Amino acid sequence: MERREFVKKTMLSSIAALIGTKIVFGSNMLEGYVPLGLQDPDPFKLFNKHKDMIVLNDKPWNIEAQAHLLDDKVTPNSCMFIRNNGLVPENIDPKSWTLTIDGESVRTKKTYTLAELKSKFEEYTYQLTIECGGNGRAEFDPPAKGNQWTVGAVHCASWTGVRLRDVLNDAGIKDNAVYIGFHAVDQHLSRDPNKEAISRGCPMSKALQDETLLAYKMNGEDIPLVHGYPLRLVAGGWPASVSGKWVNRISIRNKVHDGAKMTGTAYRIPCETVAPGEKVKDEDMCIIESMPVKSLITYPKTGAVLKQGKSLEIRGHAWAGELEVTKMEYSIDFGSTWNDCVVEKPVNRLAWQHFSAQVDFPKKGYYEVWARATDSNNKSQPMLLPGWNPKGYLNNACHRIAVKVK
Ligand SMILES: Nc1nc2c(c(=O)[nH]1)N[C@H]1C(S)=C(S)[C@@H](COP(=O)(O)O)O[C@H]1N2
Ligand SMILES: [Mo]
Repeated sequence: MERREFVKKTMLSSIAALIGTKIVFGSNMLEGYVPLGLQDPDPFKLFNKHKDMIVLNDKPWNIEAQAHLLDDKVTPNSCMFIRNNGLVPENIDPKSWTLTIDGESVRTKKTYTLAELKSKFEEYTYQLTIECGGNGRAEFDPPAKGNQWTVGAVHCASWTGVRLRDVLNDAGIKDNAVYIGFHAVDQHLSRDPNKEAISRGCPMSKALQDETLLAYKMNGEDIPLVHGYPLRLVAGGWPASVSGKWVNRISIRNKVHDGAKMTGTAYRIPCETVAPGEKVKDEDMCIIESMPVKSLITYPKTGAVLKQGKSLEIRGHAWAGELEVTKMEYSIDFGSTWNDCVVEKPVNRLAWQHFSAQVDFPKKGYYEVWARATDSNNKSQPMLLPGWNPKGYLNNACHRIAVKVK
């Protein structure tokens, strides 16, 4: 019989150090065996995320927040959801990174280094709300395929960079320009170099807005790798899929951009309302633009228990795509009556707005607090589900938390 080689003592203690505690039956481990505790990448350490973040998928990485994690006015990295369509790029060298502006409608194709972008153009900082088009997908019935986001695929961080407009103008925009499309370096899951993970864009009018940035900083620091280091397109108020991470090329197109996930049913909803479960032809699907009005109660966490006679301060954020939130209300009687919250102005256009209210409960028992925002076009959030769509986009139903008064 072959002699079995067991892990050497010195090796064992270094493995234990990596795991962070003693491996109780470690002396039984065979030489060369890698304990599971070291095999699985720990997403929380890997991305510096809060322990309460929820992993929806690890191939590719998709991680969401919970409502109570989003209580900060400016979302810290630790609580920002992650949505990847492909593989997170590795070995990025900011010194050799370039951005190319090309396409049918560019006057002169140009390439800039990061240093050139930073020195040539003026720098701006905005807080921008970025919400995944599929946020809230989990609630649709019949269900839609894809990450089952609940409420946590939204963030509002502070982004610093140069205006996309200034860079596009520097290269020159032809009169026939219609759309921009981004290209990025993350690989398709298949690792097929001819396939892009995602390549979306927006009409020129959105590309040319003051707040549409080519960002190189987030919350005052280098953008974390998983959120797009070293250069990211940020288009607040639109489905987050427009905000391309790891961007190295932007094409000025003479037609609607036709990159990966721009066509077919991706990031599209039926142009006209359909019945739940109805089949919709591709040509009857329209591209999602500005996101609908929505809000989130970030304090207290659902399940709060309160002493009778005490009032409860609730707070959270509200946003409305390109529009402003003009009214914020709460209900404790399942939407039968509504009371006003105080809602602040946004710090800049496309930043979420903070609301709060002092809630009194008439007697002991179970309650739900529902929150409802109204935008400057006087559109309010639906109390429960909005119109069904095949891919489960744009669920902006009222957020609800459970409260017990004892
Ligand atoms: N290059 C690249 N950009 C991307 C994606 C991607 O997979 N690759 N995902 C998009 C989608 S669908 C979303 S919701 C947001 C997520 O941004 P975050 O991970 O920084 O929260 O990035 C967008 N930009
Ligand atoms: Mo997304």
